[in-house]
Amino acid sequence: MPIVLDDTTHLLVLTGAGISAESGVPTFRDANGLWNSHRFEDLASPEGFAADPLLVWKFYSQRRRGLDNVKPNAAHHALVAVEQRLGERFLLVTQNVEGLHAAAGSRRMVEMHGNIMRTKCSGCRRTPFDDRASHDVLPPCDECGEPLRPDVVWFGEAIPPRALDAIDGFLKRGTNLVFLAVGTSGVVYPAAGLVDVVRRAGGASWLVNAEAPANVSRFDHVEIGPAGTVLPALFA
Ligand code: BJW
Ligand code: ZN
Repeated sequence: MPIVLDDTTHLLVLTGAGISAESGVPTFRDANGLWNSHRFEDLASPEGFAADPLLVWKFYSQRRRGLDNVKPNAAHHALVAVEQRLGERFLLVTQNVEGLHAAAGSRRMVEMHGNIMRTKCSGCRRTPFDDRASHDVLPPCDECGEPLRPDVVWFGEAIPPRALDAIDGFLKRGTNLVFLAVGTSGVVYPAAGLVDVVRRAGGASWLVNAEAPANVSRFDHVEIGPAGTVLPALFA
């Protein structure tokens, strides 16, 4: 069943790792997911980084290398086409850090968990900078000497205020609100709670996922299947 998008629809889309799976990017919690072979406490938390920063850098460097020849898929492109139809009545919120939505051409988009291709300082407020390098030694900050780190959001860290403000602003503006979550297991907050926020605001909720995730019962419409096939058909 397609999503009906009329002249008043405000569409808020949340994506997770599953939307990039068909591009060859590993997810986190599937059978071959990153958190099945690595302890997320060691690699995706400030405590893990403090305990062994080089281990963390090597993990992210390996993931950067794995993105060298990765391209957006039909699901990323379908979201670009919908954005072009809806204009400012569209907002894409992604938990993904690999930049495939931007590569596909999405512009009304916030990366709520940061971007793996940027680096920031763990010690000072220096502005994050683009960085595709693979660091197998620990890079120190030019300005304060503390270790640099990837510009991603680890467990226990705050979501960038810019991302939260964009979501709040969109929800306040939005009449005839539709929420669509794609390829996310619904266990990481605050992203997993967005469906409830939209429902409280009277919006309809859709889910496209390869399997039923943790928060499936909170969606009005559920389409189980690969995003690259289901999403283009959903907007047909
Ligand atoms: C397909 C498919 C195909 C496969 N097609 N589908 C409330 C309740 C409980 C806990 C908390 C809470 N609020 C906060 C917390 C704590 C914590 C949290 O949520 N913990 C829970 C896990 C228990 N949250 C946080 O700490 C967050 N921060 C925060 O809340 O700050 C508060 C604060 C305020 C002020 C000051 C300080 C703090 C931060 C969360 C950061 C998450 N970071 C990571 C790592 C990012 C960097 C990196 O990439 O390494 O983000 S963890 C990882 O999980 C990554 C992802 O973005 C995130 C979500 O994963 P995702 O995208 O859902 O992937 P998967 O693998 O789980 O699922 C993929 C799905 O796709 C599967 O279902 C497949 O079936 C499906 N799929 N192929 C369609 N082809
Ligand atoms: Zn610094």
